[in-house]
Amino acid sequence: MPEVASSGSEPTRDVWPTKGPKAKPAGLLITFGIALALIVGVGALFYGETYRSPSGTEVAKSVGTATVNGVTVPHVTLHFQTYPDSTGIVNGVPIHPSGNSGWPAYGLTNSYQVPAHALVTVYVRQYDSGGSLNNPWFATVRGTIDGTAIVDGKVVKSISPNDVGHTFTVRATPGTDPGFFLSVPLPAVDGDNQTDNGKYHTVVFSFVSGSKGLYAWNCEFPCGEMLASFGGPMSAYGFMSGFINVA
Ligand SMILES: [Cu+2]
Repeated sequence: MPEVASSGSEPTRDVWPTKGPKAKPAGLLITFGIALALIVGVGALFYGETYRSPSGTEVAKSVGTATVNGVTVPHVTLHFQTYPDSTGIVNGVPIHPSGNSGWPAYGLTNSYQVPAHALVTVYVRQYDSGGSLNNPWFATVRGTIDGTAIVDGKVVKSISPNDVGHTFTVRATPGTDPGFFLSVPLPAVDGDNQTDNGKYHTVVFSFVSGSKGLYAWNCEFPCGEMLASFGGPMSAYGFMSGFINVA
């Protein structure tokens, strides 16, 4: 290890506070008041915009048990879609009632619930067009059983990084399994089509859920607008992001 030399001429921390004007208590109070108002105001703005899907949380369906590494665990399934726009309707209510119907979105909901330490098999219909990832790392299937996914009936470990519609990328949050990570690329279709008569890719994958807690998911394909396509639906909660409640 190289030794770190010190010149010894720098002022110690004790020297610094004596320089510069002293802050006036009244000025400080006003500054603090403005800061507090801003924090509350911005907080209220975000709280008011908290998105909740009209179809609520999709609770994984039990399909029995499975054996993973010699251990018998519950086996459940989830089904969701990725749409090129947000015009989808659930029981007469748009998926995204707040507008921005032109933005791509996961549906019918962005909120999922699975049991802890269960085998979860996910069925996705991907209806959206796409393009190139910023980071080809996300073109590889990660965190699933065998590191594979089944795309249109074919087992794959990765897809082309230049032909991605969205990704389903799940991370642990504080208090959950720190190492949990799952990322599955969803290939793009040529052109946009949201109807069952149109084009879509089916992607099926299985993973073992972690311990109880909330896990965050988001899309890593820049499918938004502005900000290098990471704005709009990529930064507004609920279109390309959500939570998995491991209960
Ligand atoms: Cu996306």
